Amino acid sequence: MTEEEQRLQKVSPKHRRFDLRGASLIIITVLVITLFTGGMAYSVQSLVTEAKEGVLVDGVREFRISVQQWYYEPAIIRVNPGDTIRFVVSSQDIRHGFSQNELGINLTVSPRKAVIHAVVVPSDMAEGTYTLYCSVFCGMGHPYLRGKMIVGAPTMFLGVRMEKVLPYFATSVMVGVFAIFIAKGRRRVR
Ligand SMILES: [Cu+2]
Repeated sequence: MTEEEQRLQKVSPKHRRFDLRGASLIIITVLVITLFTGGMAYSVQSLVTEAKEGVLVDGVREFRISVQQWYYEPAIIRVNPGDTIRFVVSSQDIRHGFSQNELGINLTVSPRKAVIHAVVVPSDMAEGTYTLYCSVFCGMGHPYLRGKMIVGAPTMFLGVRMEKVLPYFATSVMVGVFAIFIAKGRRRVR
């Protein structure tokens, strides 16, 4: 090995520090994008789908929910605190679950047999968005078999529901992050 090659093989401390910074920047970017893309996908669900209010049957708010690999239909429902609600859940393919932690619901739904479950939404339940999820492993998409239960009319910001604004906010942050990287990159080239 010539002296020149040996010199080239040695990485100067300055260069090493730069690589570490570069790597952490990439990791942070990937994390931020992954988080926001996931958040956006979740929020967009509410943008394209209106929450279903159910049908009032003798004063009971009834939701007929069909489940299959890997979604609930409807996936977003709206209830009011104090409502008596009834779920009629049926599976279109294999065994699935239908769970809601705050209301203590954990149903197993077998194909061709609807499960009926009634529950009272506590009148002091905080307004907001709660998660419906599958509790029975049902294949690859099992973790994504989720729905939302909106209680009341959750947080409004300047008269707009937060869930409607969130995707735009996430996009702005992402554009901002890219702008910072472009600006920094340009400065480094000079
Ligand atoms: Cu499942």
